[in-house]
Amino acid sequence: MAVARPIRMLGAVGILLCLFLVFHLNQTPSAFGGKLINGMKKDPLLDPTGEPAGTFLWRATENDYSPDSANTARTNAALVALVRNEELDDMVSTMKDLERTWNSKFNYPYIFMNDKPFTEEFKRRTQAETKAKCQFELVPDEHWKVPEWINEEIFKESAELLKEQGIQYSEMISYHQMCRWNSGFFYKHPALKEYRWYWRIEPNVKFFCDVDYDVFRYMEDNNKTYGFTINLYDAPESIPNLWPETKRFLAAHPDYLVENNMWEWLTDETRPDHNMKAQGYSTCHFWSNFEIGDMTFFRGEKYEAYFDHLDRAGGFFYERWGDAPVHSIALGMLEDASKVHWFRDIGYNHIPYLNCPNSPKCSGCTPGKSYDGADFLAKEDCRPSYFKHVGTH
Ligand SMILES: Nc1nc2c(ncn2[C@@H]2O[C@H](COP(=O)(O)OP(=O)(O)OP(=O)(O)O)[C@@H](O)[C@H]2O)c(=O)[nH]1
Ligand SMILES: [Mg+2]
Repeated sequence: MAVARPIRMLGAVGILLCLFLVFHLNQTPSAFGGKLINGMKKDPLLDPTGEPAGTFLWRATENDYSPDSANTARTNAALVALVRNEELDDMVSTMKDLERTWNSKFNYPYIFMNDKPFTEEFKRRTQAETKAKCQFELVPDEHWKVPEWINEEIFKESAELLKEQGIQYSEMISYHQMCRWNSGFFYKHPALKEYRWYWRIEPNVKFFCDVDYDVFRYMEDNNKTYGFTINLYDAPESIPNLWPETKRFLAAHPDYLVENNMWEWLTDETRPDHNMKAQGYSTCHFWSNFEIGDMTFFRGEKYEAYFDHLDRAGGFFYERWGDAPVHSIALGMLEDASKVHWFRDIGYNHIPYLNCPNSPKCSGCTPGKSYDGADFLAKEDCRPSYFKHVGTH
């Protein structure tokens, strides 16, 4: 029996629609977008996310957080940004987000750092964004300059090799200086001497969620050392000798490794190619453009010894060691895993990755969407390994 042409067409369209739906469902197992990768069954950010449970939280509605109070409830903490004058617009954009979602309630001071003097315009426009005090500080030359044991010729040759391997900013000496400063010097700045806690911010980052408690007090009251939002794989080509140097350091100080460490996360083999190129390190790290931390950790004997060892090895210049893997490896070896906190409730974006929780307090991002851009970015998410080996706390 012949089937009428319009019916045949309808059938064909129906089959195509079914195929499309099956393909699409297989491609995006997460209900909100953002592919599930590296063995993660369900992104915990899709679960309703509230404030940290079971703990006393300090609120601006119940305590004195006014900017100039002599009896302030603020603890000794500051918002810290290393930033260039040229990044003023982007810095203001970050401040607008952070003030809107959090700091207009708590009024923690900002400390801006720069290797060059800040312009009057920079000072005026940043101060105009907040009731809190802004301080503008020059990085001491001895904290910024390239150390005398670094050979310029070797630096140039190595930078060329790194560039051939696609490592961004490898030829930019200031980028290497910045990574070294963030690894071993920010907490030594005289303007931070009196402070224990810092929240690192960068120009052009976004904050999506209202946070209604004092995050520094949360850290202090709950015995936390370090808070992060995003966990990523690094480019192994930028750190081929970081792990071998780390192992050399540990061999000299075996007692430094804490019992409840994060070794399995540091050495996880979900991406064997990364472990191979990084000589045993998974390359997983806390993305350090966001950090809320206790500088007591970095000022301690163990971290100082680790940083000095790495600094002498030269990898901040001859390779492109970032402060993110350096901080992360140090925390993973030297700090109890229970003292690291995932701030899942702080919606955050530094291009191109996000932390976006499922909460009515958030707007402007899609819950569970961890990257913004091409799909190849999805595989850089290292949270599945972190959740597996360390947890979701
Ligand atoms: N004062 C100063 N700040 C710098 C310098 N290099 C980097 N920074 C700051 O250090 C932080 C990190 O630098 P970025 O260039 O953002 O590095 P990144 O985040 O790895 O790179 P992007 O993905 O391009 O953002 C930012 O807050 C910059 O403003 C520098 O030479 N001088
Ligand atoms: Mg940046």
